[in-house]
Amino acid sequence: MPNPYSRAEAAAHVIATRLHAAPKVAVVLGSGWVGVAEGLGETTAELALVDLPHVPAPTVQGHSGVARAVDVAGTPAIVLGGRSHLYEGHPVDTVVHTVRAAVLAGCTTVILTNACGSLDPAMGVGQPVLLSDQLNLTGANPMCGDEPPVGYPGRFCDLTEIYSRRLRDAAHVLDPTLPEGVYAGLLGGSYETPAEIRMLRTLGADLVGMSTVLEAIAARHLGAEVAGVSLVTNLAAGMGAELSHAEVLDAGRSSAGRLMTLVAGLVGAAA
Ligand code: 8IG
Repeated sequence: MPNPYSRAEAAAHVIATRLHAAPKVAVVLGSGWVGVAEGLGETTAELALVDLPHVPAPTVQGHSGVARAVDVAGTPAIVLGGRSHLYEGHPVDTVVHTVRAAVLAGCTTVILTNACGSLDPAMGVGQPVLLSDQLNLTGANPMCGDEPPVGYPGRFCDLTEIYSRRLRDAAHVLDPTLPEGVYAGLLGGSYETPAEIRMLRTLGADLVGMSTVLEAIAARHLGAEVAGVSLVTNLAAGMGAELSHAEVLDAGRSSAGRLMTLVAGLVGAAA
């Protein structure tokens, strides 16, 4: 098994040869965000995510499983319709693999989207929220393991501005009412208990989910500018009704127009 960076280089090569030779922005679409891909612009090439080397078969509903090259108002973007999660049993290097590949293929901006639970009743179902920062509570980190190979930055990467202030400012110009929040990324597998949600609130979380935090670290390590946008699809445990995955997919469908404008705006702001 080659090291995780060689595996990402192999996938980057396929992105460059089969999708776009010079992509600038990578967009990862989480649950509830699939509808955004079509509206962003003209798809100039596409392939199944599993056709990228070392990408595992998807197991989560609500992901298209397609990687597209999309021209977003003149900016060449790679739109990844799905991701892998720790809770599926994948190792951390698999979870961050497509993001690493996109950055190695030339993307200097990574836009990570997800569906999440909200700990703040003022950020209700259907509300998009810009990530201002994160709590990586997964117990994993893509910078663990062997030291990155020669030619790559070392492991202790600076995460002071994990989510770009510049990109958040650009999003606020387009939509001044967009709230910002701190995303707590958990291992997942189940939703939380009400006691865990109280704990997370004490820790400073506004949002809770099972993705994104590891990808954001891996993208920053490779020097990309990162934006994160969560779509609130439920109030966290103990704050409202019981939680269901169907609710997640519904919330995405009804917010699709607003989400698309937001992602297009972030792509347009990419350096
Ligand atoms: I959508 O309430 C979605 N994903 N951990 N908790 C966690 N993940 C989520 C939640 C939630 N809602």
